[in-house]
Amino acid sequence: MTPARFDLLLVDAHVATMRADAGAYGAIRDGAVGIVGDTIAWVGRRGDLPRDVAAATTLACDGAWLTPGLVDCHTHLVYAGNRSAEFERRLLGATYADIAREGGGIAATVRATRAADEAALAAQSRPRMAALAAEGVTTIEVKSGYGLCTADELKQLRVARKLGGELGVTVRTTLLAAHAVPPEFADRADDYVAYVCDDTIPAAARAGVADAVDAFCETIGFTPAQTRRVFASARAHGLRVKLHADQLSDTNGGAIAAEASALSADHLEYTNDAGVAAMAKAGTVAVLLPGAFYALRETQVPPVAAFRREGVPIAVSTDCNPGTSPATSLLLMLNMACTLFRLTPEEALMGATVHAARALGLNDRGALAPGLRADLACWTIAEPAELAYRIGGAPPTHVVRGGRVAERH
Ligand code: DI6
Ligand code: FE
Repeated sequence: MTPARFDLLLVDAHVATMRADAGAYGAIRDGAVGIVGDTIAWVGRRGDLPRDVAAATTLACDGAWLTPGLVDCHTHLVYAGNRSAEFERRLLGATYADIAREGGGIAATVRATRAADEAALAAQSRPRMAALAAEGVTTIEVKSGYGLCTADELKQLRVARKLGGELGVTVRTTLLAAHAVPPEFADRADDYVAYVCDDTIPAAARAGVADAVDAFCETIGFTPAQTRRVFASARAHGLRVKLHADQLSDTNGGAIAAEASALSADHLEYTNDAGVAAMAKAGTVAVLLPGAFYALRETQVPPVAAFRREGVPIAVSTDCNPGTSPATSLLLMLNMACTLFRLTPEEALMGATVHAARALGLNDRGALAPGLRADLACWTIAEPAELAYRIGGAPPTHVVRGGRVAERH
């Protein structure tokens, strides 16, 4: 039913609804979107709008395209310092794993993040979140993983939420205490995992600062057995899980994520067929991270054909982090997902909207339809494929967050 009055009505626009049941991009040409409060109330052809409908504010979009607000479903954007010196070393031949073994890499960012108080951490992280927001990203997942002790892990998650409130974007937080073994637990990975399970996860659950739990299952990270222990603790505390899986080697990460009904398994360059099938069965989203693939000069491409064949939803994200993906442009990742992984532009955009929302367990956004949250971006493009076609496209002219036209930051 059409309400008598909208708070905000967007007209003179084409609408990429991203609804699966509505053709390519769920496109509606010459469309309109009506919003009441923070919710979409009407989407359709402008000609089908009732003549007498009123709107407090009408925004004419000059023939632009409206998409759902973008969703960046995998970032580590709250951290201190940067690792440009390691970048220089890698260019001279050192590998990511070499640097990690020598106490650099994640451990270097842990030292800087522990040393920063909340204000300093927020000040250093704010420009990264603001850059994403300026590009039409309205929902951002942020992981911890650079504190590696309960107090500093929770500090990262609090800063992430505070920045979301300040910048007006929805932030979902993920506890990634099982990212690396901290120096206090050197050569005692099992003891650190016990500490994560018995101290950090319960504390995060008590404080209500984590929406999910993640782990880095890898030869230079945690074993499948350790990952399963982290997942069991998460489940005991009512938290859904996600997994950094099969990024550098095949550790059966896809299957391990699926067996825990993970919201997503992420990276997946080395995921085997059984893992893909298990993910399909569990409804686990495959989150592809072309920035990390590119930065590590990886050559093994994730099994996109198998994901398609098995019907695994594919998402695309920045993996914004100081080591393997110092990226703050989700649009650039759309292009890279197409060029490097051979996604179609439509798949890439689904990966940054509807499937990314699903990777966060959010079913109130990611598409444009009545009843969903009114997060939208308005783009000066002739066709939606342009968002992925450009190598880092122009930002949206307008962004609507929760029904309000956003201020520029
Ligand atoms: N995989 C990654 O690509 C990031 N973390 C992870 O588990 C890298 C994090 C870093 O190098 O700081
Ligand atoms: Fe990551």
